[in-house]
Amino acid sequence: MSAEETKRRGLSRRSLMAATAGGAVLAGSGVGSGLLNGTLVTRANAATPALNLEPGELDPYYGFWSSGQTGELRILGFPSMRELMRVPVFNRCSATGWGQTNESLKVLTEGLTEETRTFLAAKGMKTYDNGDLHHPHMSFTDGTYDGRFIFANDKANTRVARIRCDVMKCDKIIEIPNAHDIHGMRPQKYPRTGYIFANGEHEAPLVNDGKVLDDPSQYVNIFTAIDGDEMKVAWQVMVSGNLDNTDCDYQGKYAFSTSYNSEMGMNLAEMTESELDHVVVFNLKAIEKGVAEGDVQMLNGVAVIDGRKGQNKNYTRYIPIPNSPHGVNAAPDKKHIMIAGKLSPTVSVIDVTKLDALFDEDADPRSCIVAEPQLGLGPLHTAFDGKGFAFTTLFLDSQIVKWDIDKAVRAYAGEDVDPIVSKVDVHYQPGHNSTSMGETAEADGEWLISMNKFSKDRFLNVGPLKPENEQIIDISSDDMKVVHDGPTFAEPHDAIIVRSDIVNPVNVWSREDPMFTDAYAQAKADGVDLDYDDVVIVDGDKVRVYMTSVAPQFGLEKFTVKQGQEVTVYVTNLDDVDDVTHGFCISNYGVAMEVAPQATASVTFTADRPGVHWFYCQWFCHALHMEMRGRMFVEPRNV
Ligand code: CUK
Ligand code: CUA
Repeated sequence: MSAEETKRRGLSRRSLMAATAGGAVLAGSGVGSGLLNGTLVTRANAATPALNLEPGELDPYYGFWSSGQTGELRILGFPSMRELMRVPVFNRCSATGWGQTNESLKVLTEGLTEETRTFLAAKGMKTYDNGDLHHPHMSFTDGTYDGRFIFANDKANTRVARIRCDVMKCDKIIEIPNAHDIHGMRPQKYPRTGYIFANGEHEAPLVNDGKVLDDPSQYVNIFTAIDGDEMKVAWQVMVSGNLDNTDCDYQGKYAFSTSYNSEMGMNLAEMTESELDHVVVFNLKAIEKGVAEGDVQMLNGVAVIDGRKGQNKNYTRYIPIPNSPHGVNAAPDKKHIMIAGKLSPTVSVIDVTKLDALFDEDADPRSCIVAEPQLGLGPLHTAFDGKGFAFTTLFLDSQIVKWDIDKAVRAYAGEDVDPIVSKVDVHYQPGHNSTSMGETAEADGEWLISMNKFSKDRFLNVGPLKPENEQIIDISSDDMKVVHDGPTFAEPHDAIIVRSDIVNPVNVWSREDPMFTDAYAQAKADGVDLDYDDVVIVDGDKVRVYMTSVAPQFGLEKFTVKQGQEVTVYVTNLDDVDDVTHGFCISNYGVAMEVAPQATASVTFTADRPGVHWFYCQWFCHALHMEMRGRMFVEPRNV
């Protein structure tokens, strides 16, 4: 259709788009259609929510996104893919002061081991300022998300973090002793979370003090169960082979970890030598019993069970899997666990009802495999629609394959059926994929996100470092359709898509929040009312500045300290209006923090630079936001 013709017919841009999108005209109905990036998206199922949102409309889902080596958690509206928030976790955040405020430093330091603290202190550091967050997962109750917490791993520095979903802040981070480099991590699904299962990916000597170095025969890997309520390690299991990804069943009985290096090889040739690696099955009840009966060694305060191959106790079983398997995903049918073959074009399907026999009757480990469909090259992760279909990323083929779980089982039993339903090209090299509510028993089969590691030509060139590309795929019909390209910065591995009604954050902090406990205690000791007073307390070489803030003013327009004193500034934001966040930044002092409504934030620094230093509100809060400032006078030492 020519431009003139379009004009003559008086067609709107929107209906033109519809007419060019394969003739699927739904324009004007406003139902089941959406305009995004200039493409009209028509949903096969008109009752499902549209991809685009009108200004002011809210998304039907929250997306919780990892950020890999950026170290933060990201919150997106889904499917609009609008980035709503960044929650600093393992990283240092300039905007919020995460990694600098006393409140965040408490979270970042209290869970470190003594050994790590000593190591960091020697470098003048209190905590690590990098992290590698791959796997964000929500807490469960009865097999579905319960909106309490998000848990996340840090592969870089062997930590696990918890983010509170009421305020969307991290409240606990623990370092996992004995293990090395936490990669796969999942919360227990049933009866509730419960445990957080965490894989130490890289093998090392159990006591890693330098006495054993290049002797891999003495290396082990450690699987950890963390108590998610207490954020303390409950127990650990020593395993053979390394540990990659993990998931657990819907019965509360077993957890599963893939191993790409059953060989315990130290280089590529050694690691990929064997045609079969394995998935380790952890028998939770047997392990708990073993711990209770003391069949453990205590190491760094943790009970460690020996679940290595050949121990033949009822703690673990090793199921041979082709070949360097990667992803583990429990299907919402509560019965099947998908193990992606990576170097094998197959996904191995475990039937969890056949696992008891492995432990009770010493059955052949492979007897729990009920399907092993050939799907394509480089299968990495599998997602589900809750309707009996699975969606597996094919890294090497750059495709998502949709397959029928039941047909795969029947084909494995000898029936002549093809489990593959369809394939769709993605751009390019997908790692994880995720479906709406797909990791829960409430998988709803609306959307799939393919998290592609390479974007190459899909976006304007920004130089040698390119964004990743995340593509939304409409899975409401058999024909999968890519409906959205979205660039993301380094490097979301995984994401979960959670129905918005499950997540209910507050609008302002409660003054009783445990985040402010230390500030209250110190104020009380100083005879100060934290919620009211604006006062400077001098305590020898220490100065504590207590300041309220109400837009557009700080409680103090100036305060004076002496050069060399250790200064702690507490700012309490008395505004209790939605969205009136203040900041506190001292210029040329490297000090800045966020103070959300009804929050207290504090920061400690040494006043080693004399002179007049302005502090200002760095969060735009009011028409007179620029005027929200004051002076810190630092008296020189030698006058
Ligand atoms: S891993 Cu990244 S693509 Cu760390 Cu979940 Cu598979
Ligand atoms: Cu307060 Cu800007």
